[in-house]
Amino acid sequence: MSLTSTTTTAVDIDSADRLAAITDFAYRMRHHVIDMGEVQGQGYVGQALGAADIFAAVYAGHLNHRADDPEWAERDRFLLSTGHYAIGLYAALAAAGILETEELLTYAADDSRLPMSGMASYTPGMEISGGSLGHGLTVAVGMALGLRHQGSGSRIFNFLSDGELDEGSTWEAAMGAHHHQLGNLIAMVDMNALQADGPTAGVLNIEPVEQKWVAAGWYVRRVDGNDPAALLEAFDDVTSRATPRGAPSIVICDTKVGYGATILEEREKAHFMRIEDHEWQICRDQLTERFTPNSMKA
Ligand SMILES: Cc1ncc(C[n+]2csc(CCOP(=O)(O)OP(=O)(O)O)c2C)c(N)n1
Ligand SMILES: [Mg+2]
Repeated sequence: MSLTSTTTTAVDIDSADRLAAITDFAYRMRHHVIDMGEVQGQGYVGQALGAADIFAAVYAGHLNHRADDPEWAERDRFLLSTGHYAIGLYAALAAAGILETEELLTYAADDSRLPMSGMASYTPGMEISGGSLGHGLTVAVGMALGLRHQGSGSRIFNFLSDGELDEGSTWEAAMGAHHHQLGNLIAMVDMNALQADGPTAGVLNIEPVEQKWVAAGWYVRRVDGNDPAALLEAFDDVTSRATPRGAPSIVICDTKVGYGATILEEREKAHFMRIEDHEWQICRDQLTERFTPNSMKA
């Protein structure tokens, strides 16, 4: 570990700058996602575009980490429960400076450190292997308990999908977190209304979802997951409550699959997208048109 490591933390910059940083971060992420997807011609691109603002709010707004020392003992942990969203996390890790941008182009290739489903043993900054869904929150509970035993002030951020709320293990973990009063645990759910088998509402209706988490003893916020200002405020709120012992928190984020690339937002088969060669540039152009990045303002 370098003695000159810079710790990125939410208190480094004031709130207007923090919002700009999150917006810029999400913009860079979305372009990384398109670049990675184009190499394969397909992938979980829609989820990553939809959830980019959530990743950005956490990484650029809250997660204490060191880009040049991803295993820094005092870091906050970001647990990607949904291994298939790895393309989104790789984009975040590059935007955060933990991965080199050039490496993203090896996405899902043989011998790459960036497999299609997230693997902790391969990728710097990937804390768990989340391919088997419904286990992330259970690991997060164990990690939060373990860190508290060690006297650590680190927080655990756990990213879940709405499909994972169908899993009984998620609810066992939710009750366990309340039982152990894991105030150092902050979860978020990407409510993109979609699963592999179709719309979430048709596979297994999980609404009213806030009430379920409240009943399990959690502090709950529900926000538009594609509104960076709303996300920043909600994560400010939950992190301000985070203590080693207290109620765990969750931010339920309603998002749109493919957000920012209109042709992908309109796609019917959106869980695993096949995208034609000529469509990648259309996606880039639509992203650039939709978002005006602060880095490009005079
Ligand atoms: C335990 C387990 N069951 C099934 C799968 C197969 N699977 C992969 S992604 C997925 C959809 C899960 O829902 P969600 O994450 O909400 O889907 P998305 O929003 O990405 O379309 C499923 C069932 C799996 N990876 N793990
Ligand atoms: Mg989903």
